Amino acid sequence: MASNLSVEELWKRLQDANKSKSLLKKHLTPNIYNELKNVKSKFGGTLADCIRSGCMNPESGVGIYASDPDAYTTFAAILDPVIKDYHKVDVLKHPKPDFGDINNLGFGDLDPSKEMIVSTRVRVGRSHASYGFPPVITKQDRIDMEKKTVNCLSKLEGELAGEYFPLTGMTKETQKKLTDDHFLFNDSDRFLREAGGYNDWPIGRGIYFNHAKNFLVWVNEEDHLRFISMQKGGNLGEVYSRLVKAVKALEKSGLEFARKENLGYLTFCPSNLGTTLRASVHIKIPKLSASPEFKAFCDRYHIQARGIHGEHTESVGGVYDISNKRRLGLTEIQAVQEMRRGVEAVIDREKELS
Ligand code: ADP
Ligand code: CIR
Repeated sequence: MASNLSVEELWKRLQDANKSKSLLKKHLTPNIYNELKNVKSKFGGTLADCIRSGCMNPESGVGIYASDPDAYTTFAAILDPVIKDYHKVDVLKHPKPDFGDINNLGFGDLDPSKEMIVSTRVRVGRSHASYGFPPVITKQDRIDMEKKTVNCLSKLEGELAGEYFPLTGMTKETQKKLTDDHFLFNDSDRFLREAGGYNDWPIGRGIYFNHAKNFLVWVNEEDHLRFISMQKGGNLGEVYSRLVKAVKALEKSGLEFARKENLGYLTFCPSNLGTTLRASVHIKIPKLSASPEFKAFCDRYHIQARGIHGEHTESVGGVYDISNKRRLGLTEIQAVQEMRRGVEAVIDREKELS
């Protein structure tokens, strides 16, 4: 459960957190705090809803979530500077979606020798336009969203056809196995918990698999929807093409997604706005990851390194999750190309160091 501290108490905690390096701490000035502390979004979201996680967890990197799609307008005075800082842009603008020509991508397997890349995954997030995000939604809202989503997923055909498995009623053993195999999410992220992400857990949550288990949909994890394509090995071309086909099919299935002209698709966390796309590989890089140049190397290529059980986890055996860091201000195909260039550079450097 999230704490129920008032906005004044949360603000005090943030002010006392002298060592915090979060973007919230950096950008929430007394003036902006005073301007926003009594304001409400169209969905009833408050400043407290947005900053609770970052104030209770001063070691956050970002420290702020949007209470709902309208928060990006109502609380723009704090969200805009955080978004610019995270995505490294001076002006908030975002191009129209462009997934490129999947019949002519110009890339396929990033590791034909099969020595380094364990698996490849590409995901996007989507939000139902008419619902708020975790701090402001009810148990019934989640159940309604789940119903709406499952109805549309049941229209998927061909290689995308599959089955939905609600978390309610799923055995602990099945959940653990699916999580260990990197398919399923759990309720262990304390940043998300404090933002209300696990309220009424596990009601209204679940996972959809196609029959080949290489296309999945997460329902009501951090975002209302996450579409995921993944498979063993390094064939980014196959993984990305499948994701694009799924997004296009789901756009036609009757779901309406939250968007904003200058921010692209809207998500709970401002780090995911825009394309919402994260393309990643699990890759064995024991030499590069142990070298002092690793962080600067990743920064140079706009890539991010995570542990192999997701964000805020550790690496195991020199295997890292390497993905594109930027999602806003570039198109989907540009985001994937950025990740591809980064992964190719990582492979070359690892070989040089070996
Ligand atoms: P996201 O923000 O994309 O949802 P997380 O870092 O929370 O990502 O990770 C979600 C899950 O996806 C974790 O179980 C993680 O291990 C898994 N995952 C991410 N990238 C890959 C990959 N390339 N191969 C296999 N599993 C992956
Ligand atoms: C933080 O600020 O560190 C957390 N709130 C996570 C930020 C980005 N990750 C995410 O949305 N999953």
